[in-house]
Amino acid sequence: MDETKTLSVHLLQQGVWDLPLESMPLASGYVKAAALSDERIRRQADVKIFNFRGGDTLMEMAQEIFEHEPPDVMGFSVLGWNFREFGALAETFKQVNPDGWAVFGGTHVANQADRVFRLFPEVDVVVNGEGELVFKDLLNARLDGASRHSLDAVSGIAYRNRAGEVVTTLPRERIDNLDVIPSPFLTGAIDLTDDKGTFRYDVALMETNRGCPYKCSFCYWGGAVGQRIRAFSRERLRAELELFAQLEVHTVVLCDANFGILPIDAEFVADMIEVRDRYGYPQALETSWAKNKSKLFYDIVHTMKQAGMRSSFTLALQTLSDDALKTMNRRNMKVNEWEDLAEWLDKEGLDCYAELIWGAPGETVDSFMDGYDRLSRHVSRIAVYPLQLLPNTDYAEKKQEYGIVSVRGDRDDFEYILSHDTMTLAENRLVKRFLFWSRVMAENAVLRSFWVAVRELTDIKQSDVLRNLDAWVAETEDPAAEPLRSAVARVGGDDVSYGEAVKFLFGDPNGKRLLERWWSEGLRPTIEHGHHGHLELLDEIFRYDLVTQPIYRSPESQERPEELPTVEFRNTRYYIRRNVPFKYDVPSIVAALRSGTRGSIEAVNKTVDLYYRLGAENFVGSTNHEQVVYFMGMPLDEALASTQS
Ligand code: B12
Ligand code: SF4
Repeated sequence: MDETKTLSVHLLQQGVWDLPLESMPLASGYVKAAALSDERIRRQADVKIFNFRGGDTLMEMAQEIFEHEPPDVMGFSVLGWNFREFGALAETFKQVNPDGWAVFGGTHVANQADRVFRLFPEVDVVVNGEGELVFKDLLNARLDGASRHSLDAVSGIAYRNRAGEVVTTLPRERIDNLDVIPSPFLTGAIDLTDDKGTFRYDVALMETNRGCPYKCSFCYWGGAVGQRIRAFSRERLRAELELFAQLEVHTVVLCDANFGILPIDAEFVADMIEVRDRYGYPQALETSWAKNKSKLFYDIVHTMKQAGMRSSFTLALQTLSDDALKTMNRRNMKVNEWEDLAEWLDKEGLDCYAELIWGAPGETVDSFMDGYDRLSRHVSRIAVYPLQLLPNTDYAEKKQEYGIVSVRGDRDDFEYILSHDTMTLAENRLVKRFLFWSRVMAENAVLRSFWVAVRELTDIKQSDVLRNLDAWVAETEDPAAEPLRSAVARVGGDDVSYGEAVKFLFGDPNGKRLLERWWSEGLRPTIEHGHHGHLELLDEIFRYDLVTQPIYRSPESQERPEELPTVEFRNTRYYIRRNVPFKYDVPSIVAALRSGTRGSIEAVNKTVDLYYRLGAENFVGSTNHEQVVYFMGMPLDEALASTQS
């Protein structure tokens, strides 16, 4: 620590996944930037962020943090996936500095002081909501010599008094003018580059606003639910975008709950495109889009498409069952009129995926499978998340009313649902098995064009294809199926097994070979018996999906990565695979099938050059399907259309 400073502060964050690139510690960055905007804290305190990866062990984290003098204050940014680790580190912290303050903040612990203090007696303070101004007040209280058992003057927290009773101070108003929080990027609070000066994170995380007008029963969006939306100023966001552009950041991910709901969102996109035109970056924008698709939304999407600014469009439906919509408190959302939107996105050639939740009270196996298949007639990439009970949500509070029985995760502190009044344990297991395949094959886009082809050229349902694969993998004597079988056996709340399966299918030649075998032995014969034509075309489209998988070699694979030449255009480097022969013009046929303008389909020999963006290893296996699709092989015109025009 700098000699002139008297207060040492550590802020800890830990991402979800264990990938080569780190996740950006946005929450700690805000908290640090706000603290350092206080003249006295800036003079007296040394504030340092420790940012860990999902795979970092407790031992590794402890060694890094406690290698030097322990700090006076440790602030932990707690989410369901790091709750236990941070509880353990708080315990270590108090061994090395019994007078230190351990402060827990973040969505997973806000308003949960009783449980936090019970499980982790070493924690001194729980912050209930936005942390920037609260943490600043806490540091000033510490500098004033306050006791950690007497913090009444700091609103928005819970602590324990000398008698050990939990004291909750007055709630703090939400920050109305967000620009009072200094930008963690522009002030340098977050380290943006590595030793070589390269942007060090997988993506840039940003917020353009905070708040959400809805109040869905499963959600606690950083405490924003049911709150008026407040926005950061255009000038500030633009300056942040310029900084990211200079650092050649490919993708910006917005933490907003409903992007495209406010007129200023159109201005943000206009600024992003202008910045991109000047610097070549950023090239993609990922976000949670507004649930109510207004003219503004369509205008924004259209503008982005014309400018070649990539994004994935989510139909955040969560369920198609009326009974489940009722318990979710989402019945009146316009997103439920989704068919027109899906059709429009398809016609515009925009990447679209849908999100469902399995296991909400009111949902049954039949209503879920029916919804899945109705949806898959329009959208093949369906991400299905099993319902987790999150703290501070309506479902968590109404557990008894819905007869919910849950179990905490092995690796995290989320509550996974076992059963409730409309779902038995056995039904849940059955669907989880199905979800495994859906997440791997459809959500993570192991197959892509093939779904469209099956939908348009046969009457087989997407769920039938997935069940067929499940049964074939369970029965085949091919030893290469073993990793998949063991991943299915671990199906539960465990996200890791999906990631492993995706790595295997994208990154191990055995995975591709196995898929080919399944197609010819498992699925293809069922289509033949169903009297469907177009089998040769389906063969070629299946092969196209395999050959356009990202260029990626799984760490487990024994074989050397494929060596392909590279080219660069429009600031992006691609591997190129030249002259791949097909018996049909697959890209054009798939585009026509997608847009519903299929004419007659004829076999014509066609060779295609395929372009694959470099860097897939930073994303494959993270279950981050929004990112993975950027690494698929594509013909030149698609690659050009997906970068700046
Ligand atoms: C980006 C994001 C991701 C990224 C993670 C990127 C990363 N850096 O790690 C990805 C895509 C990986 C992701 C994945 C998932 N996510 Co997510 N994600 C988000 C999102 C949109 C933004 C997070 C963020 O940075 N917000 C901005 C910061 C500033 O807000 P904040 O964290 O709330 O911080 C404020 C306060 O909480 C507080 N605070 C926070 N930390 C600290 C620390 C101190 C010391 C203090 C004083 C205060 C404080 O002050 C901050 C500033 O005001 C949030 C929703 C949201 N808008 O918050 C969901 C959210 C964090 N995700 C959530 C979930 C459930 C998931 C998944 C489990 C989803 C799923 N079902 O698969 C997966 C994880 C998979 C797994 N294996 O566990 C939940 C977490 C709930 C919980 N109780 O932990 C959230 C809140 C969304 C929701 N309501 O469902 N997610
Ligand atoms: S799910 Fe989305 S719309 Fe619903 S409360 Fe959460 S952030 Fe808002």
